Amino acid sequence: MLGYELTARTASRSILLVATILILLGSLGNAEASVYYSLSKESQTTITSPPVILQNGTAGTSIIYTNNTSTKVNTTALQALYAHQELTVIGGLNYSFLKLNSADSAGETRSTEADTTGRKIMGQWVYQLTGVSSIPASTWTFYYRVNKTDSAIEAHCDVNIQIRMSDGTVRQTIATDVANSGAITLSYSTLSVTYSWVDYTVVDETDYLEIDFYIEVTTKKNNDYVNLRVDDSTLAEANQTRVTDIYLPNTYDYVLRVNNTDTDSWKIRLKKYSNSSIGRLQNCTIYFHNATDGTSSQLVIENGSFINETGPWYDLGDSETIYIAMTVQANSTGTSYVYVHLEIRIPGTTTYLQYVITFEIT
Ligand SMILES: [Ca+2]
Ligand SMILES: [Ca+2]
Repeated sequence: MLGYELTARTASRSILLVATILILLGSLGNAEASVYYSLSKESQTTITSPPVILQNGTAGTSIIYTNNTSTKVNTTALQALYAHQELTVIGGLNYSFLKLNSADSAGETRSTEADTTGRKIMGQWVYQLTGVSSIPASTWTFYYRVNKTDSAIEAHCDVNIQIRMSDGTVRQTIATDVANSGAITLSYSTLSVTYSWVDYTVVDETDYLEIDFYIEVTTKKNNDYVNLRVDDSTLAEANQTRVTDIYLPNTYDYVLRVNNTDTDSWKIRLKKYSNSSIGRLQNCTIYFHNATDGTSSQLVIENGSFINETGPWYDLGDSETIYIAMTVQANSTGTSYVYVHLEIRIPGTTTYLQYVITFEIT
């Protein structure tokens, strides 16, 4: 047993060394790594076909390195809110939903006659602030899918932003006639413009962030129209009416897969070994789950500090694939890194393999 422990320690050190080299390579812009999958009980052994492998998930982006034993994952705490056509009622009046998912409907054209000049309201969209303690400052970009029916019309888009309480009254007016776009054209186009959002502390999580979309007509034309198109799933996401780069809590359900290619059952866990710039992470939880179980919380960061650095052992069954998922909420712009070992315990022993996973959170 003593011999085992000593070699395990030596192996652990050599793994850390290789991991450090990887990180240095990564910081030079090329994170291509050689093998550092290593078996603790045979410290010099390199195996070309490990029984448990890492695979890409469907959320965020990831690059899997040699032998599927290490990976770099990129995720972001920034969210987009898409203007949908579905309605909700607040205080007896209709509002449309802003949703985190892109258009999923046939689409709707909000239309108004351009027979007078001035700002014409095209609709009021809302996002309920459930689970959101604040919306930190960031530069938002508004995208408006619009057209006009006569070239004589001159018009642009803009918005009002407010916080509406669940009884329908306005809690706070944030901005009026901001995010003014360029000129609306005859054929449909998606106009974009940035807006500097100032940090807002949520007073009540039942409140709504409300964005009212307007088209302002500066040269009128009778019997002709200006149109705002929303929730059209036939449009590419880049062309849909939406607001991007908002700091809201973000859940990534399937960042990576851990695939047991073997018929033996293994136990796995995550263990943090390094991090940088995590002070901006209000909440970051990295967890395991499969199709049927609940979630196994492995690593937890709250208010910029680790609450849990080592996860509990989790059963990876015969030929099973499980997912690594995460939730992220940041309070400022920046790039945070969490360096993690995926530890894979060899059945019937106390020794384990260590794979390296680097989480990059922007
Ligand atoms: Ca929809
Ligand atoms: Ca305006």
